[in-house]
Amino acid sequence: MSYWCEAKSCNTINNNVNTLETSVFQLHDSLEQQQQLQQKQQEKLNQTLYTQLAILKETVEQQQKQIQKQDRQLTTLGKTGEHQQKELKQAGIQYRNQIQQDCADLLNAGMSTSGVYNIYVAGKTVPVWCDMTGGEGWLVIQRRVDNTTDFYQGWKSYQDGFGDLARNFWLGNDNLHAITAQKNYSLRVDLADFEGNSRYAEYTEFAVANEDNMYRLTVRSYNGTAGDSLSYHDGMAFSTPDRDNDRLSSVSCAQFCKGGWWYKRCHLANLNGLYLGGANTPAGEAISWIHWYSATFSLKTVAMKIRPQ
Ligand SMILES: [Ca+2]
Repeated sequence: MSYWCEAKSCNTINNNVNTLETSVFQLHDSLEQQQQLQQKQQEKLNQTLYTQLAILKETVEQQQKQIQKQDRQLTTLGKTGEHQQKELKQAGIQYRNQIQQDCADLLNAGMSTSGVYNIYVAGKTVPVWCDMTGGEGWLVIQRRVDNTTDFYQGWKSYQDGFGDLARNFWLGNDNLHAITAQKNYSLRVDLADFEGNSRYAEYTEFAVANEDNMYRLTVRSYNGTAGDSLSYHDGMAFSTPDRDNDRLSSVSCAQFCKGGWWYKRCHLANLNGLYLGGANTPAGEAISWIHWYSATFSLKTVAMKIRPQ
């Protein structure tokens, strides 16, 4: 209490002082409260920041994981793509093999050496001899080079084919039908005697019907040097010693002429006859081509070949 104040005013002053003190205390309290509030707010803010940071960190980690996962998926996709490419390539090769229906196809595919190749005919693989000489791609359907193979055989043998593709053989009537049913084919017949002479006959049209139609022959439009001994057989059914489909009712041409062929009454060409090696053979039995040599001359070599027109 101040010494200088009068009693009357002292009370007032004292009151003022008290009021001031109270204000100071109140201010102090208020300041403390504000500081506490500020601290709380700071703590709250810190807490919020910390939480948001944690959330952000977790989000970043999740995105990183997502990226890694997508990365792995891309790698897998890449590998799948490579695998699919390989499969496509394989399928392409298989398809290319399957569309090789004859030696001309093989020649076009780059096979330029003569020899045995597989072709794909009527849903199955058939080994054939391709004559690639001169880049013409002939498919050999018959060949005679010596007497080591018996051509006096029955219907089933001629149907399936027999012999050795590298030497003497008949490709088989089922194969002949299947191949010539695919496209329009030409036929070439190469003939040789024992003096080193050779002749040929070409027919623009060549086809063999199915078994129901007795492997009937279509052979037309001749040109060549051997003479036309085959047009005579155009339209004839195939005959074998055990199946007589020729035009002579009293005789089996196949038995009489010793082969399987498109006999008529009986033949002007007997390319599946007996290999008798030259002149003076029994009439009609030998491998003969009447427009070059007579029916008593057995040729040295014969080959029948086809290719697309
Ligand atoms: Ca007959």
